[in-house]
Amino acid sequence: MLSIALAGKPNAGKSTFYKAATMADVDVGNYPFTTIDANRGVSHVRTDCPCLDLEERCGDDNCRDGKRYVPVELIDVAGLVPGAHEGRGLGNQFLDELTNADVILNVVDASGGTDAEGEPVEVGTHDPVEDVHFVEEEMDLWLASIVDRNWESIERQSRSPDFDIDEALVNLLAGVGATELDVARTLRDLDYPEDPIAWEDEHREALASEIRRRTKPLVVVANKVDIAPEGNVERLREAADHVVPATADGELALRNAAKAGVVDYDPGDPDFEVVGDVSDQQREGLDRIREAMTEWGGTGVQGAMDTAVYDLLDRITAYPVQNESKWTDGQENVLPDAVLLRRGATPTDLAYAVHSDIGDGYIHAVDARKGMRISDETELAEGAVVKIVSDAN
Ligand SMILES: Nc1nc2c(ncn2[C@@H]2O[C@H](COP(=O)(O)OP(=O)(O)OP(=O)(O)O)[C@@H](O)[C@H]2O)c(=O)[nH]1
Ligand SMILES: [Mg+2]
Repeated sequence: MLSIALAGKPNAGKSTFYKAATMADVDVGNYPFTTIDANRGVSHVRTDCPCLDLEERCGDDNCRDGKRYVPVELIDVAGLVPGAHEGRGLGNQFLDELTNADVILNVVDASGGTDAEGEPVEVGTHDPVEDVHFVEEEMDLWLASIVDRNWESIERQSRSPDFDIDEALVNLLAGVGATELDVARTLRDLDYPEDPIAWEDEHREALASEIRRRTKPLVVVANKVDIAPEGNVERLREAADHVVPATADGELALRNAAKAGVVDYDPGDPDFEVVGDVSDQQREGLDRIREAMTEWGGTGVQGAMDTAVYDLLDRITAYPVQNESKWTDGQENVLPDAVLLRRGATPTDLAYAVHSDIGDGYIHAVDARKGMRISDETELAEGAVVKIVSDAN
């Protein structure tokens, strides 16, 4: 499963985001280091379900009226402070929790109501732009420390006549998600000595930050927009490439209200409708959430995860089926599975994503939308419905 990690300074709203996105019961508090041990759970990215092109909606548990929710892993870690890689704050062990994350949501308190260490201050007094880059820096230095720790081994390997730096680095960095291509491209862009023994700290740091950039792209979640001073989101947008304004607290309230049957709201909707009895106080709270949603196009919680997966990681959703006319599996379930694949993925990639046996036994594929056999080189599009014919079926 694709993995999204929430990182950022303490008290920015990571656990609130996590709680809203997974509906798990975790601690949230207005002080730094509420979270110590990481929380891991399942959340979803949202896309249009192919059943919108059928006469009836598919009725899958992860589909609501054609809004399809595709499972991803969400990780909420302890707050990060400048200097964490040297052990400041809760230290750097928890950075290891990010090792297998595919993408990072850097949750920033856009209201400027918490200082660099996450202590509450008057709203508007801390500049959130300061909180954008240190997360990348700490991650870079953390990765550099992993490279440092293992460099002796690389030096030893380099004495062998068939030493290959690409191969050695792929072995070292595969654990953080680096592929052969990531390593090859990184080495191509770097200026470094041939002999690993001649590498200086700066070479290892440059390698680490380039690999981090390729393996852990970041989306900035400009959280607490409900109380953020005007202009802060704009300035954050100038400071980072991908910024999603959000109110994690608002999303949490809406999900709870939806669960209680008080509002009609699906995660990622731009608006909601009050359908149950609410007190004046509740209505006031809901009105405030609506104000932020109207300004920013929603609460941003779903939007941040969707941006991370569909924009930064450039994934598509494909739907494997067994019956190409009814779009069902063997048990008559319509569109039972949704699989996230890299853009450019082919039917064989889909087969392997379903199961390695299905991939090994791949014979051919059928585009169920067109009812036509497709070649093995066909690039699957977002929303592809595909029947895989395999020995292993
Ligand atoms: N106004 C407002 N407050 C929020 C929002 N999201 C979270 N908060 C508040 O911010 C405080 C910190 O929230 P947490 O979710 O515990 O923050 P965290 O980043 O997990 O903090 P640590 O675990 O200490 O690193 C709590 O008081 C939340 O209620 C939001 O969208 N708007
Ligand atoms: Mg927390």
